[in-house]
Amino acid sequence: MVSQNPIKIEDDRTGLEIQTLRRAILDNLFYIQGKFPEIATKNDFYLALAYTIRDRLLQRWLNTMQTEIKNDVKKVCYLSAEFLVGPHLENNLINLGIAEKVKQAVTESGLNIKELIEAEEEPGLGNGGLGRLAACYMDSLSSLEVPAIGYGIRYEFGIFDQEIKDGWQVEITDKWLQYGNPWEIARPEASVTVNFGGYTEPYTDGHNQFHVRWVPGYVVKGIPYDTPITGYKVNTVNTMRLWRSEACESFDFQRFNVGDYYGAVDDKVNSENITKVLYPNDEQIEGKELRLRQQYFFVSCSLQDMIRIHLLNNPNLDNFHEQWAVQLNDTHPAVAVAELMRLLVDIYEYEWGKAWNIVEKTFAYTNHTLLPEALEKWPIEIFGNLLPRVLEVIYEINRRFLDQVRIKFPNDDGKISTLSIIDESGERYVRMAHLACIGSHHINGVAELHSQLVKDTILHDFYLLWPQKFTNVTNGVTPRRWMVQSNPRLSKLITSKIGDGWIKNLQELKQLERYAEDQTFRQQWREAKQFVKQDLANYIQEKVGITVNPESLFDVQVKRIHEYKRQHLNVLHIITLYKQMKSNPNLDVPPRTFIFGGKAAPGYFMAKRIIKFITAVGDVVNNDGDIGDRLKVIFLPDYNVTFGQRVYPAADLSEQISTAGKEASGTGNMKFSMNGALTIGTLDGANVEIRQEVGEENFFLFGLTTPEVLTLKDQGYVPRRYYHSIPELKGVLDLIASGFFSHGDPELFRSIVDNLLYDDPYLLLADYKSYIECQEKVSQAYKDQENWSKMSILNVARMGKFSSDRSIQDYCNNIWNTQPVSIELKDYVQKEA
Ligand code: OX2
Repeated sequence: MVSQNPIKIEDDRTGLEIQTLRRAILDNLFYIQGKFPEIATKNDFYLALAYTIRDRLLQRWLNTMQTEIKNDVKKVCYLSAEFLVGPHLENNLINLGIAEKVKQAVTESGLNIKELIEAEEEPGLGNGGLGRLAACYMDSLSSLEVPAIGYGIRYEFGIFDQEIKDGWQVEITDKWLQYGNPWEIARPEASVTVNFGGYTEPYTDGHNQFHVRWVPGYVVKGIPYDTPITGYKVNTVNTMRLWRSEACESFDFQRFNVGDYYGAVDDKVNSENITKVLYPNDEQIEGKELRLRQQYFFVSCSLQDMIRIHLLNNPNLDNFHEQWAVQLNDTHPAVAVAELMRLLVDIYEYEWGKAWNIVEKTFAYTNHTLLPEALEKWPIEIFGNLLPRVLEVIYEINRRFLDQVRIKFPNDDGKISTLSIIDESGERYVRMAHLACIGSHHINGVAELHSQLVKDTILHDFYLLWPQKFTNVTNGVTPRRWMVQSNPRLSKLITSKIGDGWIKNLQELKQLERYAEDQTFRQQWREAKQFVKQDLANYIQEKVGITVNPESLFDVQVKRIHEYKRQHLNVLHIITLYKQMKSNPNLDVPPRTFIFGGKAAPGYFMAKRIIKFITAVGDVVNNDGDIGDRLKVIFLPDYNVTFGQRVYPAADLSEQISTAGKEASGTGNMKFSMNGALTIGTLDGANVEIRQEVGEENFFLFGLTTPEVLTLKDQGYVPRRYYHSIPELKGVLDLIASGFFSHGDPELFRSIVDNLLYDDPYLLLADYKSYIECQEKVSQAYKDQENWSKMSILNVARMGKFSSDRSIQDYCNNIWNTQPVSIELKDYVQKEA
């Protein structure tokens, strides 16, 4: 099969002329979907268009893969249990620089590009910030031309779809794959197998060498599915490789033959369960064995894959760490440290010390939270039964590590027990963060404050041991998706003044500063904001049937529902305002629309109750004739990436109100600010750095600082004191407790009120007064639209630091030691046979 006809970058199939594009859409509809336009559904057209775009990035993708495999380049592997990439189509159009042409071709075909873009079901393969960060990083890695693979899990069911029924969250299974996924290509030829269960046994080889063999109870197959990750206007297209589990043999024929049909398919079902569903907990571990199986499964698949690729060009694994920089996105993939040791020692017969040297130089670990309920630990029993050989390897890593600890801290048993991988304070556990720290050359937090707290608190003893390992990389978000794609109006306005260099180098936004003084520009700025606000108002009308005033102040809090994020503090402010308006109908404050969005973990009682609390307060306020449109409270169901793209551009005020010291970084805070919202926030996570950058006069600060929080708790925090000493606060809590927002039922929100009065672990009552006063400043400031616009422009102008390009550059320089590689585009010519 030799053809002299090259596959060109642009040819009859992949050209960018309008006619070629139109023909390609029709071809794909016909040959892939098997449909004529007359009977095609919107999804059919979407798929036809998606395949058309995929064809136009395949040359770049294949060239990138080839260059990376052939050349001796160091590759970044981002190991993450979550990738919340969001819809691909429009993002790829922008990155490939073909959005205008494709729009024209689609329009001339009698189709609506906006509708087709909106037909895409987003892959919800993550819970929140951690998964979305991984996606922003993949975008930046490609845009900066850094060779990279994102390794993860291809969940059949991603994060649940949220519906609101009678004010409560209802979870619906996310069937994102049901109408097909045009962006992935299965690579069954690169499948690997993964062991589970069974036992280990020693043996001696022909050279009298001692080894251990793992005799598994069962073996599962991992099949990779590749998705292209385009970079912005570069040829690099990196790969996100997600693993799906499958049984090695579909049927156990022995059982089948004796008539046990159900028993025979058991194995198949069990194996396929591994990648069936994403655990919907954000920062709350669920100590289920299946979760550990997921983690080990994708980690083992990924490491075997790296080794396979490595051995294509290298005689052995001696230089593995020079070719691969593997980042552990939190502790979910931390078992990789032990698994790479196992592979090197058991399979490739490396001597322990030599293997450990490779391992230590390969991994780096990012910590994303200090919350104790999120720190992963596995009961020894579960771990040992599922992964007997891996546990032995962990014991040996620990034994050698503790010997080091004894040298550094002689006669200090305290240090042994705080540092050991095994927690022996009660039931015995494997502490995954300890394994990650010991096996990594760098450990980073995700914002300055957070990285400092990591050193001061949860990993303090590791910091004493290895101060040089610790560093910070402040999170960032991609301006391609979060500005260019989601806010085209504002982006065009910016570009009209300073050119489009900012899209690749966000620091160029600085040039906007001088336009803050330009009255005409401020007017245009407001018009851009007003346009998207109107758009969101229409969307709200359509989704929840509530009319909101598009001129009102859009006050937005969208993120996972969690007590530490304090959505209920926001509600306390709403009730305060409501009471003020009721008792003083002439109260001179700008009308506000409060917009909430976010999912609660299905098993998180308080979070679910907070959703009901928001909707219940909304029901009262929204239907109070005295209030009219001066106050509206909207809970928009099913917050996800797609909805985020709609809401960030429309916000006037960004609520970043977590208890100081609890939010590691936050990334929504950056997206709001980049789109011209002002922030009301505590000194927590990246808020601290955002405020530093935009200037304190352009940021609404309130609340206790982290040291003040600690001191208050140390002294014995008594929330009731605030209740008794702040009449306004007392009035609000009493109103809730009376059943005013629950049709007279005092029970419905008793758990919330009692929690605040008698425990209040997140110090809402301590921060209440400061928050309310700060909100009054916001209201005052909003009345001066000229000055508000000025502040808004300055916020955007000073957001350069928070591009994920900067974060990735930091990782490359300080942790990975990797270089960009530019990809040359070549026509593909088949070689003579
Ligand atoms: C989140 C953190 O809560 C958030 O502050 C941070 O911005 C994000 O990760 C990305 O770094 N699960 N989700 C997080 O941490 C964990 C664990």
